[in-house]
Amino acid sequence: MPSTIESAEVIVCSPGRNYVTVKIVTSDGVVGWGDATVNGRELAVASYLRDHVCPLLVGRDAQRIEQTWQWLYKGGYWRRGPITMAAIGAVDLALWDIKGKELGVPVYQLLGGAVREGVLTYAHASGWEVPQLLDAVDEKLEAGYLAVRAQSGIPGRRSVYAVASPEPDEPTNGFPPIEVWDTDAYLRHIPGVLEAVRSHVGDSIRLLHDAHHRLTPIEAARLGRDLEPVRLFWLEDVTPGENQEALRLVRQHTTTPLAIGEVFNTIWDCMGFISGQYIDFVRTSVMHAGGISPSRRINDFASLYQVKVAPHGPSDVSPITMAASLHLDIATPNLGIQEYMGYAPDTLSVFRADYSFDRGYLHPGDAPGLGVEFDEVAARAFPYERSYLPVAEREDGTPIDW
Ligand code: CS2
Ligand code: MG
Repeated sequence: MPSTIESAEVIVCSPGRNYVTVKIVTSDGVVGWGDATVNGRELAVASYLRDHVCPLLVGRDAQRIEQTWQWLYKGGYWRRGPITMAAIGAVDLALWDIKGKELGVPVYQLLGGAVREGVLTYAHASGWEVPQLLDAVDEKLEAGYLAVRAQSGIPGRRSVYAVASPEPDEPTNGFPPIEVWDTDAYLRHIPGVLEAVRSHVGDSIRLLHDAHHRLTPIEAARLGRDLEPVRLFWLEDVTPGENQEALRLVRQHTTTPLAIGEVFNTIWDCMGFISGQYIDFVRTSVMHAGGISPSRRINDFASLYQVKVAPHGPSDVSPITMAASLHLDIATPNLGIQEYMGYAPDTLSVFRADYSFDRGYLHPGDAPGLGVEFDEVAARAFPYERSYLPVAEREDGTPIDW
């Protein structure tokens, strides 16, 4: 008798930051966990799930992951978009977790088994000035990382995303922090910073850099060219993600490898980048792209064009997504690298994860399912707190891409 879905519920908590978690329980009492976190818009996806998706799941066959995915994606009519796809992604993750638990195997075994011993991983290092950045890079190398993303401050700026600033934070009164951005200053400054990092770490460490979608194609082309001597592993998100043709222009001007994709949510968002061979790495998050089921299709499609996959893995997706990513990564021939920012201790006190890190590589672990258990009791101590990503503006207040 196949198990059916007996209940599906959503839990929003904030252990270190906000996370949206889906709990699916089967008629056999097996619990599957999914992550549906969309940073800064958490309650929208919680409502999509609670009000629209969870009631449809009750009574469905818990084994039919692909059928449920197709049903939610095609049946909803209003397809795609970050909220819809994160919600469907969370259900998909929870159902893979259940299937692994029911069969007593880790999910990667269900995906064909490991094609490698571990998942190469990159860490984040940042510092406002070069000496602080080099210290931060050293810290990651000492921890065993073989690949590091390096970000720095920009002279004359008060704040730069993801870099601790010497200036005190301005009060935001519950609104998004504003970051005043100057592309010229960035383009002048960053090649020297990354050259300093390269000469500090030597040739064998993989270096990465993220431009957060802020450049025009020709600015990005110049940056790519200026960075060629640094031999980056990749330059990420140079132009906004919507215009797939923009990267064709960048590509024509530089041999610096290009990565994009963390804001994409379906294969359609990356199809042109991949088939045009404008990029080297596609960076969708397994959950934001709708789960393990559709991510497999993205990965296979990318492999036809020698594009590698390098899943998004910031701390604003929960350890459940990180685990799902690792199960898929270890079974994916065309994996490039996995981002791993790590988690705050409070986060890890709520999400008990079985994956492990060893000398630059992550392993998903061999617990049945995804290998992350959510502690509902511990989560109660961390209620949701509204929070926003920053908004980027020019000096004159014009909002800009990022
Ligand atoms: C970043 C992210 O990890 C990355 O590459 O771009 O930190 C991104 O800014 C956040 O996930 C946004 O929520
Ligand atoms: Mg990024």
